[in-house]
Amino acid sequence: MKIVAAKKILKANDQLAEENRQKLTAAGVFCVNVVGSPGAGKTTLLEALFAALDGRLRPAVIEGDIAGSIDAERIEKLGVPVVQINTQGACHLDASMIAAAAEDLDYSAIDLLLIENVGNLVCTAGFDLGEHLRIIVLSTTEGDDKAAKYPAIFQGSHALVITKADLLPHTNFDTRRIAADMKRLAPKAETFQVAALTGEGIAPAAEWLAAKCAASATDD
Ligand SMILES: Nc1nc2c(ncn2[C@@H]2O[C@H](COP(=O)(O)OP(=O)(O)OP(=O)(O)O)[C@@H](O)[C@H]2O)c(=O)[nH]1
Ligand SMILES: [Mg+2]
Repeated sequence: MKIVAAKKILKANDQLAEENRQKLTAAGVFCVNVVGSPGAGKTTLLEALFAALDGRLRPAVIEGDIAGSIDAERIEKLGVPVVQINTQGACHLDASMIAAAAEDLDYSAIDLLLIENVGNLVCTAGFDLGEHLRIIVLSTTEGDDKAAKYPAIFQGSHALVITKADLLPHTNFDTRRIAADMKRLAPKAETFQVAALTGEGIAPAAEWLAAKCAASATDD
């Protein structure tokens, strides 16, 4: 019985996610779901991407956290429109939360919507939000075995951003190992290595994102 209930919830989520995606696409908003462990560096990556894009796109952010508005306040400081979702214990965002948050956003004034999911490598994998792309953020301090141990979240992602590259000399993180696992799990995905705190390596990731955004606008 429990399995049937879970399947129903996932099916309802998938339907709502598809509605979200259709609304986003119709409005010309390119949407990216940014996932990764707590503290991997997701918000710092968003800050660095906005700096690198330097006003080229009109961005907005949906922040997902169990509690508080710390990340939304960081994004607000940059002058980027942001909506904070508090999941009150849930370990992932879902499509209904995005639909509710979207009511507080003006899609006509947005080109790129970045959703920072709740820090989690497990639950986030099962819930489509209606995004066009998913980026998985993994920091060099988390270990190079994470793709092998949490394959689902890596498998469905379109890019892997390895963050905290500045700390590489202090870790035993083997970039070749994670890149090889990613190649096996998601052969078409791009891999970027960055130190978001210093901006090192951010430019290629920002260019890739801008190109994806532009390509989706041409598709319409
Ligand atoms: N050395 C170094 N530290 C970083 C880098 N990126 C992020 N950090 C630090 O890592 C910590 C966590 O960064 P956040 O960007 O808040 O991580 P997050 O994934 O958004 O965290 P949650 O939203 O809580 O899941 C902060 O202290 C950052 O300053 C980096 O490239 N290098
Ligand atoms: Mg964050």
